[in-house]
This record gives sequence, structure tokens and C-alpha cells, in this order.
Amino acid sequence: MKRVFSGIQPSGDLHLGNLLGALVNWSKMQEDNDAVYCVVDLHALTLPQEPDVLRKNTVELAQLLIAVGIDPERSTLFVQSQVPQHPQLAWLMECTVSYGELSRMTAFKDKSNRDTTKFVSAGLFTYPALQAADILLYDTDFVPVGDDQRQHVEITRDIAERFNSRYGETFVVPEHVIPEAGARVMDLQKPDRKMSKSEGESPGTVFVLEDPKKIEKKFKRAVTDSESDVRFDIAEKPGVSNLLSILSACTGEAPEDLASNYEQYGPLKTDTAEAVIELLRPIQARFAELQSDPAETQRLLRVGADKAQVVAGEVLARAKRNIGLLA
Ligand code: AQP
Repeated sequence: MKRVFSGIQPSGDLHLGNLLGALVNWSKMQEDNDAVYCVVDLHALTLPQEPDVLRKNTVELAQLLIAVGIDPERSTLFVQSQVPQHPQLAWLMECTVSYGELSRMTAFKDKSNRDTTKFVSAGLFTYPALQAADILLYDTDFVPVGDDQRQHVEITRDIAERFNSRYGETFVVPEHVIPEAGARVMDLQKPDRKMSKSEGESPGTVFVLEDPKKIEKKFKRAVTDSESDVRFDIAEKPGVSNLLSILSACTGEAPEDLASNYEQYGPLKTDTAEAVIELLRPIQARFAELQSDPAETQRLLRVGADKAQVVAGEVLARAKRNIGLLA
């Protein structure tokens, strides 16, 4: 059986990009694989956090993952900071990746340049090393992620190969799994920018727990262009193509085929909003049930962390032994 690993940050409210780009695949892939899924709270610390908000977001994100379909009985679902092997292996990863490689990460360049007056932590620079540790700790074969994470999975592969060639066969070299539709959901107001949860409340971001009326309004106001023909053309028509991609991810039909059903932007916006609202309806209902019992969620996460440590402990011991650290 193949091993699947992926993680998500409790850095804000879950949005449509997270759902279509990553979580739909998380849910599918747990059927035929040994799946390990993680709320990566240590990654959220790369930006300053309110402690109470972080704690609440961590539990609620786990509840949302369960609501989306992650089954904690079948998959291993846990919180990163409850498995100490993650930061331990991260140091070995930091010493295997170069300053130049980390400097080329677009996520770091984007975030550190977004507002030059803001505090830029060293963690924001080195977190791909922690992410490599997250993935490599589980002898992972496949990493289901959105397109924005392609570069981070690549650097994880480079680190694994370098470590293996320096110290002998230690890590499985993983492959990313990126969905055909929904791999890069763009902001509805700025379709040249990916939808992102650290942006906070914004008219361009559709949240998984958002009220259907608000979702309808956001789609109605989505930025398109001054033409009127509906075509799937990401370079020339990013706004319209984003709507077609979202509708495609919800319906399973190819965006090019969907485009031929429309002559105007209005009906495309209405149908996309409706498809999204229907996709979210059962998730919102299940989340409301789970939210009433956070203690049970925390118990499930503890069980998940204990299960994760069995594999993480073995792989960390192998890495320590091979690099020459005392057992
Ligand atoms: N817009 C997106 N379209 C498709 N997939 C996406 N993902 C994120 N945004 C999109 C995928 O969701 C998973 C979790 O990623 P994350 O926790 O990094 O989510 P985020 O929304 O990207 O969070 P932040 O805090 O805003 O982080 P930055 O701005 O650093 O990305 C991943 O598999 C990701 O690919």
C-alpha cells in the first residue's frame, strides 16, 4: 500500500482553493492508500499569531477536515506540534538545503515583499525545510497539494536525494499529486493572484463556511473582462477562466466544454455560485455537528498523534543513525 501525506496551516479560514486544490484529493486518496494528514500549526508560527485564536483555529480546522470527509479512523489525522519528530528532523533538513535554494522559493519572496514594513521571521525563510521533514518522516510516496506547492515538493525531493547520496539510502523520494481541475483557484477580485487564507476576509475569497447568500454575492461581483464571449483562456481571460475552472472542479466537466454552454458572463457566475453552494452545503452541516464537541476532536487528534509517532520515530531514528548522531 502506498503512503500519502499532506498538511494544511491553521492560518485562517479554509477557502475554496484549499478545498478544490487539496482536500478533495485528500479525501479520495484515503480510500486506497495509507493516508497521513496533518494540521501544520508550526508553519502558522512563521507569521505572528494570537495564542487563543491559533488554538481555536487548530481544532476547528481539524473539524473541518473531518467534515470534508477525512475519516480519522481510516487515516492518521493529527496536529504537527504534538509529534516532536517534525522539528527534530527539520534541523537535519535545514543543514541539507542551501541558502540559495531557500532564497529561490517564490512563497518566501511573495510574502516577504508583500509589506516591507512587516516583521519577516527567519521561520518564513526556512519553513520549506520543516515541510520537507513533515513529508519525509512518513516514507511518503504521494503528496496531494495545490499547484502553488509544486516548488515545495520539488525542494523536498532535492533534499531527500541529497541526503540519500551523502549518507546512504534513508528517505523515500515523494511525488506530488495535483488535481486537473481546481489546482490553482484564483482570487475572484484579482484573478492574477491565488485565493489565499492569510489574506483574511476579502471579496475575492470564498470561504468553506461562508453563508450561501454571501457566496452568491461574491460570484456576482467576480472580476471578468470587457469582452463578452465565454472562453477558457487563462492568459487572455483570467477571471472567466477561473470561474470555468471552479465550475469544472465542482461538476467534473472539462472547462472548455462548459464554456460552450454560455454566451454571457451572468449565467456562468450564477451557475458557478450554485455549484459551489451545493458542494459546501453538506460540509457546513457536518461541521456544525462536530463543533459542539471540541473535546472529542482533541481526543481523536491525540490518538492520531500517537499513531503518527510510531512511523515518525522510526524514520527519525534511521536519519539520525545514517548522519552519525548517537541513538
Ligand atoms: N488558491 C488555491 N488553489 C488551489 N489550491 C490551493 N491551496 C492553497 N491555496 C490554493 C492548497 O491548499 C493546501 C493548504 O495550503 P495552505 O495551508 O498553505 O493554504 P493557503 O491558503 O495557501 O494558506 P496561506 O496561509 O495563505 O499560505 P500561503 O499564502 O503561504 O500559501 C495546499 O495543498 C495548497 O496547495
